[in-house]
Amino acid sequence: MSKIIDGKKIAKNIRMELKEEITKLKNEGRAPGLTVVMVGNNPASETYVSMKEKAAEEIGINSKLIKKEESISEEALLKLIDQLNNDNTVDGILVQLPLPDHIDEKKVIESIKADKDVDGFHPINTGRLFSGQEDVLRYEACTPLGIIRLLEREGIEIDGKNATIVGRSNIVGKPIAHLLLERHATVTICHSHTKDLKAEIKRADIVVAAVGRPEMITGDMIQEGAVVIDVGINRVGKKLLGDVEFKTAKKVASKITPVPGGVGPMTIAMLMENTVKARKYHGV
Ligand code: L34
Repeated sequence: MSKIIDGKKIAKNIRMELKEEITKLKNEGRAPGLTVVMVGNNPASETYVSMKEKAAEEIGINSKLIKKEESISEEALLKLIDQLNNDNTVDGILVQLPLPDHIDEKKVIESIKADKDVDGFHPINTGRLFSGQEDVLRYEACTPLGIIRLLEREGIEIDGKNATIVGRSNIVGKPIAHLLLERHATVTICHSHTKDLKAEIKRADIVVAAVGRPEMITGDMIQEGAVVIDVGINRVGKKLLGDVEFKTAKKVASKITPVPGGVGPMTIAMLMENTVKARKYHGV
């Protein structure tokens, strides 16, 4: 097995598996429906949203993109979400983040019906993750879920391992901590106030880097044989850099994800997975 974890290939395999499942769902009477809402024209969001649309179309998800002007009012956006909440052909609703400053992101996320929240950002879904409710409908955030799938498909054991997460965001750091904890890892979350970052990373069997600072984690900070998952996507000039210095980290890691082609494609595949899950929950 190669040292570099090919997220692009794993994501493709997952999408192909989902495609077969979707064919069955269509034969039962209805394809899964996904609506992506994008506000304004942030270039990175444009890229991600179009990749989501393309992935959905390729595997037979009935996807719709709703683009709104940067100037849309919070009230109008909430009204749109309410319409989508009540539309039976829409299984999943995703509002691409970030939103403009005049719109309260938390309020928008909370307005999405929890059973259509394929992003897994709604407090009902994060709450069910936090409290370990596995027997109810629960969507998990796409990037953290994508990391778990990568580890599973690479046959990397989580149980009993030391996992150090760098970054405590609601979108990655906090949810991946819970997903790893649920799988019996010993989890450490580091952030800007952490006293000795190097020491925390050094004892990790699994390192998850999600801070958004280009190449801040270098090979000398990593334990020999550790698995390194790089969530960072930093645009530096024309280059796309991770939070990990790939060249030096690759020398010590047993396995490592590249940027691009690591976690990013998995995020999109997991959105597809969550949309299929939503369609199954909602029925025909
Ligand atoms: N609501 N907002 C909502 N849900 C999300 O899950 C996201 N995110 C993040 C930004 N805002 C969101 C994404 O989709 C980041 N993100 C995302 C998705 C996919 C990729 C990166 C970020 C991705 O596929 N990246 C490619 C490189 C693409 C490029 O050239 O820029 C990669 O191979 O890593």
